[in-house]
Amino acid sequence: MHEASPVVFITGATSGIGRACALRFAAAGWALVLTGRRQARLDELAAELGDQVPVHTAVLDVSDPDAIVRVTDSLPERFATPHALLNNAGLALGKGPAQEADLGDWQRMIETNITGLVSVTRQLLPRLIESGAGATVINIGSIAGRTPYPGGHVYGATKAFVEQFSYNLRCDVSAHGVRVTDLAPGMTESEFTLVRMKGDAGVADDYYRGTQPLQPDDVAVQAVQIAELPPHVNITRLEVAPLCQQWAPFNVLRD
Ligand code: NDP
Ligand code: 8X3
Repeated sequence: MHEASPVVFITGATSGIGRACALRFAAAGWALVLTGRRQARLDELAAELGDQVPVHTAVLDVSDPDAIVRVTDSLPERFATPHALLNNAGLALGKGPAQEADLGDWQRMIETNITGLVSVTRQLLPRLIESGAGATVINIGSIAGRTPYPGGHVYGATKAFVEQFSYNLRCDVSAHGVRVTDLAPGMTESEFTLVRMKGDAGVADDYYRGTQPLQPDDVAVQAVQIAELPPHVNITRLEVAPLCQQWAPFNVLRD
């Protein structure tokens, strides 16, 4: 097992759920590898948490395969063998109908939420196996991966991929002691909607008005719990939604 505290590698640690996970894993004593595209945010996190636990930061765009190899291959020894991987980096772009969507937006969601996630996973899997029983891959999926809604098109489909990839991955690595979880949140207040609406803060504010959405910390608490369960316990999928977010009945089109 671990002589020192275990290491968690987090993608998209600069905001929202990823940032909250950095704080929660730090509070639980984990050493942190924090990645994201925004260097200044990573520096702030390192300054905030560096006195508490060992922290390594690296600028990483998960849609850049060369960067994934460069960042993971240059991890300092203390951080080189993570015991948990939190595949959190992701985004939605646009909420209009599919027939009006920007194909570039669709490609970016696929490159980030699917290609980025599988690339980071493939790169770190041997090290997770090496780190021993109880290693965990937590993939941040979404309720949108199962529940269709207008404007959900490619975003929801990327999260459906995350769910099935998580299950298939588990088939291969569980014999090596590695657990895999699809952690699927519902509506969570973060920069997610601002990004989806391309910086239109009015739409983002309206989306959350009059609701009590999940806060990123509500999800982070679950992530730490999943990673700290006894090694023989694997939560395969955990869906967490705010009480205010309900399913809708079928919408029947009539003449
Ligand atoms: P935020 O926009 O607040 O955070 C997204 C994070 O992903 C940021 O840290 C961003 O960092 C990072 N990111 C985006 N693109 C890339 C990229 N190409 N490479 C590396 N990092 C990237 O949103 P959330 O915290 O809400 O989203 C986190 C995850 O949770 C996503 O996978 C999202 O799909 C999922 N989710 C969100 C829900 C919600 O309602 N908010 C509900 C269900 C799931 P940076 O810009 O610095 O690179
Ligand atoms: C995002 C959740 O409900 O906004 O993954 O689509 S939702």
